[in-house]
Amino acid sequence: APGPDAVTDPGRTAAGAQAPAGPAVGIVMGSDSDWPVMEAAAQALDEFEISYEVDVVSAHRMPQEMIAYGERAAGRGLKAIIAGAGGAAHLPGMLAAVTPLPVIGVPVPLKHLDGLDSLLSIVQMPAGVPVATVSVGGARNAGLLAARILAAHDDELLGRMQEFQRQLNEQATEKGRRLRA
Ligand code: RP5
Repeated sequence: APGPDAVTDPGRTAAGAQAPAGPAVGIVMGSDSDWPVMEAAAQALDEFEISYEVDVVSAHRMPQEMIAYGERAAGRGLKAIIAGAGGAAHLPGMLAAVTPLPVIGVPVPLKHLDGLDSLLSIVQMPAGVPVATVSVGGARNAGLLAARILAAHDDELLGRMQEFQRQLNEQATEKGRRLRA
């Protein structure tokens, strides 16, 4: 998977085939120090062969660029944004304020407060400006949620999500089987 300061090639997919003009999902974070957590979102998108870009877009250290990113996202063809940040985590909410796209917020846990600060900063959005907030450190679910958003308009992807869910069920069932044995 690519690092956070290298935007992936537009249209890149794990399969490399049938790539749209630009990436479908933008994964952004406040700092490259968020990448070890945010990487799981990219991994989930890779598993579903969904194209994405990765970048550092800091709400506090580069506010103008952050607003520009949000304002241009839909026009560039992105369908969803996954935004992760820690501490005073204003990035997801501020992006949601300037884009009509769905924004999924990932609270990144830092050294102090165990990510509760990040969670509360992201989840308590005012009415009218939604951010779909996943659990603290829940970047994998952010990637899976982005996949579901795309699957709502893509029957082939929807089928793969159903197969993924079938496998989850199988794995959980097997765990029970092993415990009972
Ligand atoms: C936040 O500050 C970032 O999202 C990151 O979680 C945190 C610390 O950033 P660094 O000081 O590691 O760059 O804005």
